[in-house]
Amino acid sequence: MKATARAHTNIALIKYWGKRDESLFLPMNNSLSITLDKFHTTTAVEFCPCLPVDLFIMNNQLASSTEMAKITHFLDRVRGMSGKSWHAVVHSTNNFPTAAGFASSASGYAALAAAATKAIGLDLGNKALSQLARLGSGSACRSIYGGYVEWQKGEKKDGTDSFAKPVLEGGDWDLSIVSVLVTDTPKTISSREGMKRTVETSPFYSGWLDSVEADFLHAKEALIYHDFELLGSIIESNALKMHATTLGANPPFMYWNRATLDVIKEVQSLRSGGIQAYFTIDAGPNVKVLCQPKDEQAVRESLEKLPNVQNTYLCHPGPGLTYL
Ligand code: FM0
Repeated sequence: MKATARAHTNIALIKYWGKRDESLFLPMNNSLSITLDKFHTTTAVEFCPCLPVDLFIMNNQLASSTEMAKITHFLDRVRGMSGKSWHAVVHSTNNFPTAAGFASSASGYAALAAAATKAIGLDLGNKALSQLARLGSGSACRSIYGGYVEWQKGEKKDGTDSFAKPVLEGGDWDLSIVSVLVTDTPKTISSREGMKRTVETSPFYSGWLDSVEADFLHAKEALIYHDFELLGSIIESNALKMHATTLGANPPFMYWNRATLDVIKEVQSLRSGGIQAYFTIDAGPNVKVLCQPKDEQAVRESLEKLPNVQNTYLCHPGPGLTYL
């Protein structure tokens, strides 16, 4: 009863920011992402009646009791679906350093959903896997698919209409994503905590909700028509709006540091110089810069020159789930 699956990380173009139901991970708004080729999680799951408890090994180290509890909670759902009560050993490896500022929960729960269901003998399609991955971490529902992906928020209370769907294959439109590492220090406020505080206390959150659906629709249209300038300007402004909501929270918080701002300024000056590049920032200080393949070297070189940039990683749209 063993299976291994691989899923890639994704970067949000239109952000998932705020839940309407915390225990079912149901979002307030639709979101849109690119699955990245460079970073992935590989997870092997083995169920056995011989095991008294679940065991979670992350990057060859036994996980903390907090991490272990999250995995057990997730596996309980898988056990519930299958009718079996066996425990499992979970071996998970990221091909990127966990502290390097890349979200690992999206690729992590997508790979775990696929490997655990297969190992326990369930045969789920991508839609059901997306719904299951969502219950580990919202953004994980998008990592089931490759290329450009939307997560439709759904309307139902039970979440059965809240899952991801592909919008465009990666090969339909090759874009470059320069992932800029400004710090590898773990953030102090998780996205889970940050979005919750924002929904509950930020007077700017209603502005987010008022405008995010239009951003989502326009960005999707820009994707379908391959309109890079339109796509770039929408995703940049959507990211800025998301970060603006955190400044209005109580207590207020900010994910950026000074190097984040240096990168933003550099992207703006690249644009003044005629190179189309646009930034987006998830819940942390690191920045992802979107550009067209013809400009990727120039963009990367200019960002690497900044004194506070530690590293850059060049990504392109990547694949969806694979079983190994
Ligand atoms: O990815 O509480 O999925 O759309 O990265 O586990 O459901 O870690 F910029 C923020 C991701 C949020 C936007 O939140 O939260 C996005 C964000 P969980 P996630």
